[in-house]
Parts: sequence; C-alpha cells; structure tokens
Amino acid sequence: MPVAIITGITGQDGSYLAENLLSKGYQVVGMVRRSSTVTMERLEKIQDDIIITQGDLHDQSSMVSLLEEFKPDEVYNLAAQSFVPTSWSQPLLTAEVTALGVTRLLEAIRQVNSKIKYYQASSSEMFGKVVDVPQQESTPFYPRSPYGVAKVYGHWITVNYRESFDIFATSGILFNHESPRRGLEFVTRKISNTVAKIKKGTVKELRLGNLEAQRDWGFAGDYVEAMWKMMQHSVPDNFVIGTGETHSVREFCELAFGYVGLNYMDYVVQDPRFYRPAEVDLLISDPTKAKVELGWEASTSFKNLVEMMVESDLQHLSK
Ligand code: NAP
Ligand code: G4F
Repeated sequence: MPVAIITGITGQDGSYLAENLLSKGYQVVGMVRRSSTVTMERLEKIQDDIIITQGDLHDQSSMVSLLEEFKPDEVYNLAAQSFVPTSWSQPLLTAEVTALGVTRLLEAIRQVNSKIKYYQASSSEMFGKVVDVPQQESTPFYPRSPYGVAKVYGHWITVNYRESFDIFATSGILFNHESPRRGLEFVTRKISNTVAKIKKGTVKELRLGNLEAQRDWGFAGDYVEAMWKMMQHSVPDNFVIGTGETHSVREFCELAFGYVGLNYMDYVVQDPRFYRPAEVDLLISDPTKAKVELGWEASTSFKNLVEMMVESDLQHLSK
C-alpha cells in the first residue's frame, strides 16, 4: 500500500486529494497544525480512513519526525497561507509559511530520504500582471501580492532541489479551482453562499470589490487528479493546470444569481474595502502540456461549477 502525506489536508484541496488517494488504495496521512478548535469539517466522511498527525510548516523538526515515522512514498505540500488579501496584512507570516515552509519540507525530505516524491502547490498567482496570454509553463512570472511572491519562491526552490539533489520534486501551477468546500472568503464561495442566503431571505445584498477581474476557474475535484498524475509521471517537472477559459467575477455573479431566478444587478454593491492594492486582472491557462504528457483535462464546465456551488449552499442552508 503506497503511503502519501498531505500537508494542508484540512483545506479544500487536501480533502479532495485525500478522498482521491484513498480510492486509489493509498494509506493517507494528514499533517495538521495544532489548534484549540478542531477544523476537520471537510474530512468528516473519511476521518476514520486516514491518519491525522500534528505538524507545522513553521517547524522543520515536526516534518522530519513525520517522514521518519510514516515513511511516505509521496508528499503533497498543499499547506499555505493561501488567501491573497491576508498576504498584505500578514506578509511575514505568508513568507514564513508559503515560501520558507517549502524549503523546510524539502530539507526534511533531503535529510530523511531523498527518494520521497514531492508535490508543490504552485499557483497561477505567480503570473500576476501577465506578460503572455494565455499563460503556460514558460511564461515569466510577475507576482502582484506577497502571496504571489512567496509562491514564486516556493516554485523555484522546488526546481532547485530537483536540480541540486535529484529529488523528484514537481511543481503544479494550478489556476483557480473552486468547489462547495471552498473557504467562504474566496470570491466564488462568497457569491454562492450569499446568493443562497438572499434567496432564503436572510441577507439583502452582496458586497464585492473588482467585478471585472477575470479568472480561469475549474473544479477542485478535477484538479487533485492532475496532482496525482504529475506524481506518477516519469520525471518531475512543472505543469500548468487549468481549463483554458476565462470568466469575470461579474459573469460568475450573473450565473449564480440567474440560477435562483434573480438579477445580480439588484443585489451586488461594489465596496472599496474589497479592492486590492495591486490586482491580477486576467488569468487564462494554456494546459496543453498537461493534456499531452499527463492525459489530463478539466471536465467540469464553468456553468456546472457555478450551479454546483449555489445548489450546495442552498441545500446547506435548508438543513
Ligand atoms: P486552503 O483551503 O486555504 O487550505 C490551506 C491549508 O493549509 C489548510 O489545511 C491549513 O490548515 C493549512 N495550513 C496553513 N498554515 C499552515 C501551517 N503553518 N502549517 C501547516 N498547515 C498549514 O487552500 P486550498 O485552496 O486547499 O489550496 C491548497 C494549496 O494550493 C495552497 O498551497 C494554495 O496556496 C494552493 N493553490 C490553491 C489554488 C486554488 O485555487 N484553490 C490555486 C493554486 C494554488 P488550517 O485548516 O489549520 O487552517
Ligand atoms: O477568490 P479570490 O480571493 O482568489 P485569488 O485572489 O484569485 O486567489 C486564489 O487563486 C489563486 C490561484 O490563482 C490561489 F493561488 C490562491 O491561493 C487563491 O486560491 O479572488 C478572485 C478575484 C480577485 O481578482 C479579487 O479582486 O475576485 C476579485 N474579488 C472581487 N470582489 C474578490 C471580491 N475577491 C474576494 N476574495 N472577495 C471579494 O469580495
């Protein structure tokens, strides 16, 4: 039975990846940071099938112990301070976790067993103020937030450990991916959740920032399969993962409100509080390499994604 360690298992992607790997016959070990409140909501259904153990990307010794104890074949590093606005209010914490945390984990692998395969959760935020449209593996980075800068560091240190120490260290450059399990602060879930509340009559408006920002939005459940495929590839590499389509926040609102028979213009209020000091205006992937080399393609349409999220929030509120 192959063993996989997932950091960030309590997050959106961690929960989908854990389910995916369990279905493939892996023993799944999740590293969670110590907290006074339990944050296992997304793992409720599989809690008895996985091993949860404490560790923190701030603390290298915790990761060394984890690798020594569980002897994983694969490590998926999904843990991060992942919310872009927080990276301006907590830039040093973001750098510690999202950037230096990657080196700590790679160092732990180098020390314990350099044969362990490593997956780094890199991000399309690295393309930032894009210099090419669409963005592919060779597109230069121009990050626009402390988060984006930290992810660029994480990406390059992954490449560096691959080239310096011959570690199977792969970087998945994933474009935005969403789901009913998305955190409530991200724009898609903020919209789907508020649309459901407006429909139920408990909330009257939806306050948003920049409605013109465009993103390449896919479904997280599809994207964790790409992570696994990258780890089974013959060589470690960098892969762009996305749908190849882009849509604006405004379009997301239009579809989400439309799904419950409402017009978004009657409810959406633009609020300067949600504008960013520097914006990423347009992201759109060219996922050709993933299709050709991994045989991976996104299979959930934008419309289906929006409807899945609103429907899930409606059902959640009904309960
Ligand atoms: P998420 O829902 O915000 O989950 C982040 C995870 O990291 C949580 O489990 C969190 O634990 C954990 N974490 C945070 N700080 C930690 C620390 N110091 N030590 C250990 N664990 C820590 O993020 P996601 O959307 O699933 O994304 C997964 C990864 O992919 C992240 O690295 C993100 O930056 C990257 N990414 C995401 C997207 C996307 O569109 N979702 C796109 C590209 C890249 P708690 O539960 O304790 O907070
Ligand atoms: O949903 P968002 O907060 O996601 P963002 O900034 O694109 O980052 C996400 O995707 C990255 C991949 O590219 C990941 F690496 C990262 O970890 C995270 O998962 O914002 C999307 C867009 C932005 O342009 C933002 O300005 O929506 C715009 N927006 C407009 N109003 C808003 C709001 N975003 C949020 N969070 N809240 C608003 O009220």
